[in-house]
Amino acid sequence: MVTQPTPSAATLLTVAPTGAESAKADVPALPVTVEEVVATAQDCERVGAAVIHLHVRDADTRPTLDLGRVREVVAAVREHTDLVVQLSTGGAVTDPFDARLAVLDAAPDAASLTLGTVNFGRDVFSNPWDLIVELHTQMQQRGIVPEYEVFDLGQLATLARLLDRHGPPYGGHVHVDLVMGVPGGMPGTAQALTACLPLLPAGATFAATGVGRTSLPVMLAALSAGGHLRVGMEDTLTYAPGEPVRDNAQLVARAAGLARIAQRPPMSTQDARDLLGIKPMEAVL
Ligand code: KMH
Ligand code: ZN
Repeated sequence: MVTQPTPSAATLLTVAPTGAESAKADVPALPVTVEEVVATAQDCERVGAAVIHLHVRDADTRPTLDLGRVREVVAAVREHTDLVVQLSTGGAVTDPFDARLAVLDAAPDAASLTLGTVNFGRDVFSNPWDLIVELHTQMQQRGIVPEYEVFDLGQLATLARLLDRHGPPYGGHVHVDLVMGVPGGMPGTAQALTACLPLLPAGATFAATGVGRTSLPVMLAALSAGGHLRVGMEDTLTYAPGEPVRDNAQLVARAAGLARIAQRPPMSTQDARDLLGIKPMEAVL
């Protein structure tokens, strides 16, 4: 059956401020310390973000899944913002599966869950079926809301199989992020985005992320199709040709402006929690 994504009157804005790929030495504006991540989170919340997708860095600015450090960052962002805290379980391409799963021990509100293996530039981002099922079922048991990351069309068929065999996610609502323009994944084009829509599960919402120079076309296509947006320095380091991104808030502010032009203004953090089915804070603390 062909389904249509659920339209929304407001736009859920997610910021992905850091990622695991860029080096602080190459990108001085990249937030990597706890203080920098908190300051970015506050700035981005102020200009319209409702969710933060977090990769954590160690004291040497390198990506880490060290649980103590991850917990510290989660607690700090929760203390200083109302943002929905979504931890990456994708990590870096070099991270082992057990460490990626262990991130759930930090009890975030939400976590990313990638639905298949994909070439990632010259690397391979590995996501075999057993890992997908383990992440999905552990999140169900722990009350963590998944955001299903889709790098290619076939991964939506995997989502259908996952939900069919293992039931709905915690919170009951399916939210997908189309990650587009990764070298090895689907291209960041309006055509590719449109091709994904009939494969979304009934009642699902979707966001889209365009990596690098596909950021703007993907944002415009997603807004026009009733979708939500993810932006940030994990995905985009150039604001315009030859112009480096100043900070994450600059990217969120641009997304918020486009969402307002589309008459689907940024969603509040409370509305984001309601949409995604996030556990109330009292249940977490
Ligand atoms: N860093 C990429 C290899 C996620 O956060 O879940 C994987 C990634 C996806 O960023
Ligand atoms: Zn990520």
